Amino acid sequence: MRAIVIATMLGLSLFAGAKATEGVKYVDISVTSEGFEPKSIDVTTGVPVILQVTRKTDDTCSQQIQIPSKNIKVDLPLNKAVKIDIGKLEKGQIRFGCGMNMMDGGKIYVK
Ligand SMILES: [Cu+2]
Repeated sequence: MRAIVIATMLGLSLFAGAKATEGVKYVDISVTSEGFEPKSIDVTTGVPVILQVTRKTDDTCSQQIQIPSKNIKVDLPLNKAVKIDIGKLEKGQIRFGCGMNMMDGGKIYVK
């Protein structure tokens, strides 16, 4: 009986440990003088997504990243990765761009 209780507790803790990291999709995005890279990102429906955005140049208008449909607008310090948790996504397309909402951004394709 005691062995079963311990095994169950072990099982639960292993499951909890896996759950914390399992299925989170990290997406690295850079801002260079060419704009956002990559400009096209594929993710899976229902999988939590965390963007890691690094601005690598001052030669850009994109000192912020904006995701209009998520009401997100975040400052991008030079050479410092910024994590943006955008959560689980529904099927479709999500546009992102600079803080001025110009068309020089990219798209996340949720499939
Ligand atoms: Cu711009």
